[in-house]
Amino acid sequence: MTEEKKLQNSEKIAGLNSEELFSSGHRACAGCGEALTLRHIMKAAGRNAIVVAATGCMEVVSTPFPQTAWGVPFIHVAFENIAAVASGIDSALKMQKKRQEINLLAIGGDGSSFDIGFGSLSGALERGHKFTYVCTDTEVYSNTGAQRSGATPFLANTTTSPAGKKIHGKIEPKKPLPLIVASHGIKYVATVSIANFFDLQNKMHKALAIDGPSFVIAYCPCPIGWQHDNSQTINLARLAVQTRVFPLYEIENGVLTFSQKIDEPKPLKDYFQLQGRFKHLSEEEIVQAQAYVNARYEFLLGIEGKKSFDVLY
Ligand SMILES: Cc1ncc(C[n+]2csc(CCOP(=O)(O)OP(=O)(O)O)c2C)c(N)n1
Ligand code: SF4
Ligand SMILES: [Mg+2]
Repeated sequence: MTEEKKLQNSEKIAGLNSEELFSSGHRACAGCGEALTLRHIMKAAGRNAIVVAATGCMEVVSTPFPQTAWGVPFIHVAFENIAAVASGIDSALKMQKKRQEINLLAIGGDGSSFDIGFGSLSGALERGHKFTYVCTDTEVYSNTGAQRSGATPFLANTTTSPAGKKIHGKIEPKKPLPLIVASHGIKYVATVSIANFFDLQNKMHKALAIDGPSFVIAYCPCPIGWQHDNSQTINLARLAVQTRVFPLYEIENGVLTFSQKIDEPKPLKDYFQLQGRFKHLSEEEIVQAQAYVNARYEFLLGIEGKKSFDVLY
């Protein structure tokens, strides 16, 4: 049996969509975590989808005119207005009585979602439009040479938080975007990783079925920005979960549940040592970063199973 045939069969067994709606041949770097994520997100969304996407690596690599990697209608807009454009499409489809037939996706990188487009995202969530927002989080502005964003973790070396004499990487912590989004009182928020492929599929199906806004954030290792070997992308995505750096959870109607509880986390060092962006760190700084990761996880454990955003429901 050819490798291609084996893949088709395994997809049939798993009940997955074998259609490639984000097709190969795009110009993403080898080992790009974002491209893998989009491929699998589109398997969940299917052919009856409309994608609104912000500027960033994924738009640049997938749509060099006159070519496209997208098998569905795709609209490229500015960072600032993806959620606003998705809101308009939602309203138009409702007017045309076609809303139930379409999976509407707004896709933005971390620079777009955490920083530049956050205002329009917040507005669309508050207005309750039916769409699924997917943030592909590379923890840097990858397309313009890896500048720091609100998603960049504490102490990471980027071109605008350089590890040198004055600072030793980013001095601020990562913005807790999924929790900020959940505070808008939306019904579904989830974190996903390409290393946990079936979990990603299931959460996307749930997100798309919500009658209102839903939000999914995907952890996307970027070999260029993170300075890691491109063979390590899936390994790093897995290690991020196993070290508690990127916990997998859902917040449904304001209640957080873990998709995978990490009772015995791997040391942060295992994850850091594969990435050039952390290679400047001293033992003492790794301990500082570890304390920070532990504190965030403890916070999530503290709200687990409780209606933590209940004032909004
Ligand atoms: C308002 C605005 N500011 C800056 C830019 C330049 N720019 C183009 S792509 C990009 C990086 C986007 O980063 P992110 O959203 O994280 O997506 P990634 O490239 O990492 O996938 C930037 C800063 C722009 N196009 N528009
Ligand atoms: S720079 Fe990073 S995010 Fe952009 S295509 Fe390359 S690997 Fe993907
Ligand atoms: Mg990015």
